[in-house]
Amino acid sequence: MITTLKFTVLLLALGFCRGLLDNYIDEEETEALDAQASKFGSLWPLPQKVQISEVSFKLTGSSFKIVDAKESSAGPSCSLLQDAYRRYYEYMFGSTKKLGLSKSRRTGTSELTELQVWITSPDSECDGYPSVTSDESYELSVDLPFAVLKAPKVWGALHGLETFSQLVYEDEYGAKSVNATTISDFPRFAHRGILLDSSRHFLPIKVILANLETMAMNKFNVFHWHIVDDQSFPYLSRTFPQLSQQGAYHPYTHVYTPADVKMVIEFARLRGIRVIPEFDTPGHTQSWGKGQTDLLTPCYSGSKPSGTFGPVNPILNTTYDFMNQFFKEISTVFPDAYVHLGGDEVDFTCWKSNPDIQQFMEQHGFGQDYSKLESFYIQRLLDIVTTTNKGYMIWQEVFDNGVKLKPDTVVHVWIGGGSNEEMEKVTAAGYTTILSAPWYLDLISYAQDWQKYYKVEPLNFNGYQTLLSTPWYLNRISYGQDWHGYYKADPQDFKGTEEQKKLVIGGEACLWGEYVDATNLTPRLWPRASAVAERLWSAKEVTDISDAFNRLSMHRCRMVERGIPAEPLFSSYCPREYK
Ligand code: CP6
Repeated sequence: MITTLKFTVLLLALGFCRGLLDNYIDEEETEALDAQASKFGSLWPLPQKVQISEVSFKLTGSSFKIVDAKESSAGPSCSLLQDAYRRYYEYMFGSTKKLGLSKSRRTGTSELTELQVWITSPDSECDGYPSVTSDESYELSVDLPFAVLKAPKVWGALHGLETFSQLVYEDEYGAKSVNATTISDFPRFAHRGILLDSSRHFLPIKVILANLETMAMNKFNVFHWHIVDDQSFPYLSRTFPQLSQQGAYHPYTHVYTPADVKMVIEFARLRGIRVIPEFDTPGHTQSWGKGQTDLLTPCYSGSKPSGTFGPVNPILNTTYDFMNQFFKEISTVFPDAYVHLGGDEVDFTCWKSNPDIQQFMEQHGFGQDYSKLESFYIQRLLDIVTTTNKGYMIWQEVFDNGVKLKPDTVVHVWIGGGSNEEMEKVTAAGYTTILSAPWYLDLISYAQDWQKYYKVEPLNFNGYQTLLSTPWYLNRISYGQDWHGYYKADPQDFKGTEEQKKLVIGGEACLWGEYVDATNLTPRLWPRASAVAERLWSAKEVTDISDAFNRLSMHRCRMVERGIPAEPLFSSYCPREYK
């Protein structure tokens, strides 16, 4: 009795504290949601079109097979698909083939014994790399006598296999079942990425691969590898081995060798994931300076060098010779058509202190505008990278500084909130863009912050109140009743046009590495990143937060069951807990 009372008091106190925390620590309101079954089961991200019937079929590990359809353009020689069949078989039935003992006590339930995978386009792209234009669509029909997964390319087939595995559940007797289902699916956005940072902490290959595997479960298709930064340079360059010899946390144990990088790229390819490396310059480059003398700007204290260094030195020809050789290598090591060139957060303090830089600024008529010097550097870097036949992505500052960009440049927006004025500006200038600003998963809070990520609408350019003046420059006079034009100008017309919205090719969830290493990366990323996955894959109208909670709870338990330590959304349990 007394214990009950104490318990009640404790609960009340906890409740009170939670109230306090909710009010004072976290300003974001998240909804408390009841766990209930979704009519879409545990599907995540939700496919574009789904019809699930009441009719169910039994599946047994001993008889179920995933096979190539006779008509498929990809056969047994397509190891990408054969590997995927094995992976998904194991996810559905476990790694050992169980003998057919899991008898269903229900009689009259028929058994589904085959999933046929049919690549319909003559070129399956089995041996290729995914790209921003890859066809990721698929159609799935689960019915008797066999289920059929149709996809133009292997990329869609990979997504379809994941979806099929998500349809399989255990009935009340523990037998595997699947309902008759028709699905037609494709992504809303082509670029759906995760940024991991292997500079602030070295990330063992095992951790990177585990996250690529989890990305595939969530239909992410870009691994943005922020591989080096100020703190360490773990990339082992064949051309400049001293960069990691001097700049890595440890020259042998904390580096990515060419073989490691190859392994990451191939593991990703087999899951339909692109690997886009970021070599961020001219800022965020302290670690580069350790192995490459004269690459960074010497900072001055008064008239003498202070012994510290700033951003890449933009006034030396040797800098550009180095970048030329370095990015030649990068362009051969990483097969993706894009590299990310960074360009964010350049601190001008050191440049300002250096008399040689001051003189260079004068010679070039840059005045005191150091962003002009930054643009000078980036412009030359972009020209160098263009000669390697790569496209590039850059952080938004490069666009903000007015650097001339190739038309296919991807501008990466990271500053601001969800509905973003910057997206409006970048697309108005005709550039392709991706959104990360609302998806900084390294920022944590005591709340269900996945809801906040989930509620972002990437094509909602209209959240910011922009003060509009463009149509109302009254100094431009004309012969006529020009007040008509001023009167007719509708501020709504200046919100993102359809043309502009097509330039938004997707987004990335970022997990910066200052507080993250192998011990906590995976649970911090999952399932919070899953919210971003559904926003970028599913239809715009998929916004029911309570349905999302129910599906995501089950999706999270599935990740746990597959050996991924994904953190819980809220108080709950999983049928099979993490071990
Ligand atoms: N490192 C690099 C970082 C960040 C950026 N670039 C960053 C900035 C602000 C926050 C989180 C991360 N750590 N190279 C900005 C793109 Cl809140």
